[in-house]
Amino acid sequence: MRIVFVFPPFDHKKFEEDIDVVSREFTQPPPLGLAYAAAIAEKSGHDAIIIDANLRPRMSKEDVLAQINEFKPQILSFMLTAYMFQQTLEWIVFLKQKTGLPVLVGNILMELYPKEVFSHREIDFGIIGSAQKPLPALLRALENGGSLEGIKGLCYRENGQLVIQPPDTLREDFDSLPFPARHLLANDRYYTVVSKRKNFTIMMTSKGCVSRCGFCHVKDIPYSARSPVGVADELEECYGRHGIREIEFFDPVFTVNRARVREICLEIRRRGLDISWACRARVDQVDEELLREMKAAGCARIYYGLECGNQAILDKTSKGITLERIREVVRITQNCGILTLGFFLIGAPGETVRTIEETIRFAMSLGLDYAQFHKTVAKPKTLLYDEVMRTTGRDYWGEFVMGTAKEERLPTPWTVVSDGDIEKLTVRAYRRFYFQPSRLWKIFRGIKSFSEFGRYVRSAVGIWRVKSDLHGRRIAP
Ligand code: B12
Repeated sequence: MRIVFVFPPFDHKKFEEDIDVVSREFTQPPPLGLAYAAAIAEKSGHDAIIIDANLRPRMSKEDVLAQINEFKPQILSFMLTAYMFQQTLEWIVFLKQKTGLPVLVGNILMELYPKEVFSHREIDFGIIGSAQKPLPALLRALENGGSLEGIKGLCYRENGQLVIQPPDTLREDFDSLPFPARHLLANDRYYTVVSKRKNFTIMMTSKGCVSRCGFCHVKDIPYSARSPVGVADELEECYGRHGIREIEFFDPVFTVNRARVREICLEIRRRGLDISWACRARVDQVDEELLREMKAAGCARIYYGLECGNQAILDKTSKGITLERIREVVRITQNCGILTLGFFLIGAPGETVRTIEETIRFAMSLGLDYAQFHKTVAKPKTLLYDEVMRTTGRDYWGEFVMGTAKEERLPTPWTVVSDGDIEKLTVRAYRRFYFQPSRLWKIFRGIKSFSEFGRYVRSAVGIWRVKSDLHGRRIAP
C-alpha cells in the first residue's frame, strides 16, 4: 500500500507549559513518531512518505495536497497530541474532503481519549500505543480486504459503531522497533536554538521513567530502552547514511541506567562517531567519572530537571534532590567541559510569588549556560489535572478534543498564584535570566555560525517583546 504521513504546522496554545516565543523559536525538530510509524510501514513492505508541513517555510494545505496527489497514496495518516488536536483536525478535514482517502491516526492522544477522537467522523482508523504490530496488520487487512477483528491496539468503526481493541501493553519493545525513517526527512533543515552542527536530528532511546515526581505523567509510562549496541547502530546510521553530526536525545531521562550510558559512550568512541549530542539527566544520577566519559563521547550539553529554588517546594514535588546537590553537579558538569541547561517549574504545587522569585534568583546564581522556565500546567492524565477536574467538575481535555470547549488557560488550584501571574512570572524569569550582560556575552562568544546568531537574535527579540504587565513592576511576596 501507499501511505502518506502528514505533519501539519502547529502554533502555540494558551494551555501549553512553554511561553509563545519559546515554542515558536527554540526548536525546529523532526516528527519522530511519524518517522517511526513510516519505518514500521516500510519494513512490512509498504511505500511511505512523510510531509513535514511544519518545517520553515511552512507549507500551505494546498501545497501538501499537491504532494499527496503526486504520490497517489491509498491512506492518509497523522499523529495526535491533545494540545494540537484541533489544529491537526482542520488539516484532516481539508485533506479528507479533497482526496476522499481513509484517515489513520496514532500517538499519545489515542491512549488518552480514543472515544473523543472518534467522535469526529473524518477519522477512520486509530492505533493505541505502539504501532509495531497493529500497523502492519491493518495495512495488510486493507490491502487484502481482510478482517480487522482481533488486531490489538486498533480502533475503527463497524456499522457505524466504534470498535476499540485495546493493546496488550503500552510498552514499546525498542529492540524490535526499526530506526525512524530519517531518509524520508530533510535532516539538513532541523535545529534547536542551541544546536551548533548540521545535519541535526532528535533521537529517543528509551520511554518512561523510574522516578516518581508528582508533577509529571512520564512516571506512569513503563520504562523500556534500546540496548546500547542498538543505540550505537542508530547513531552510526545517522552518521554514515544521513550525514548527521548533532543529536538531541529526547529521552525523558537519559541517565536512568548508568551502565547503559557508559556502554553507549564506549560504543560511540569505539566506532569513531564524531557526533555532538545533548541529553536530559537528573542531578542524582551523574558524577564526575560518568560526566567525563560522556564528554569524551561527544556530550556537548546536559539538560537537568532542577525545578525550584526553594527546598520545601522541591520536596513537595517528590523530586528527591537538594539545592546543594544541584549546585555541585552544575559545577562538576561545567568543569568537565559540558554546557548546562536547567529546566525550572514556575507555579509548582504550594508556590507563592516569593518562592517563584527564589527560583528565578536560584537559576541566575547557578552559572548555568541556559535555562528553560516552564509554567506548571495540568496536562492530561496527571495528578495536577485530577485536581483541576475535582475543582471544576469537568474534563476539559475531553471536551477540547470533542470540540465542545475552546482553547483556554486552565486553573492552577495547587498554588495561590493565578494562571495569569504564572505566565507573567515565566516571561519575567526569561528576561532576568537571559538579559544579564555577562550571559549575553557568554552566549555571543560561543556562536559558531550566522544561522545560529540569527536564531538567538529572533529568540531574544521575541522574549523582549512579550507583553507582560509584571515587567518592571514590584510584586509583593
Ligand atoms: C519527540 C517528541 C516530539 C517531537 C516529534 C513529535 C512526535 N511525537 O513525533 C516534536 C518536538 C516535534 C514534538 C512536538 C510536540 N510535542 Co512532543 N513529544 C516528543 C516525545 C518526547 C517523544 C516522542 C517519540 O518519538 N517517542 C518514541 C516513539 C517510539 O514513541 P511514540 O511517539 O509513542 O510513537 C509510537 C506510537 O505512538 C506510534 N505512533 C506515533 N505517531 C504515530 C502516527 C500514526 C499515524 C500511527 C499509525 C502511529 C503512530 O508509533 C510509534 C512506534 O510504535 C514525547 C514524549 C514521549 N515520551 O513519548 C513528547 C510528547 C508526545 N509531546 C508532547 C507535546 C505537548 C508536544 C507539543 C505540543 C510541544 C510544542 N508546543 O511544541 C508539540 C505537538 C506537536 C503536534 N503536532 O501535535 C506531549 C503530549 C502531551 C499530550 N498529552 O498531548 C508529550 C507526551 C511530552 C510530554 N510529556 O508532555 N514532540
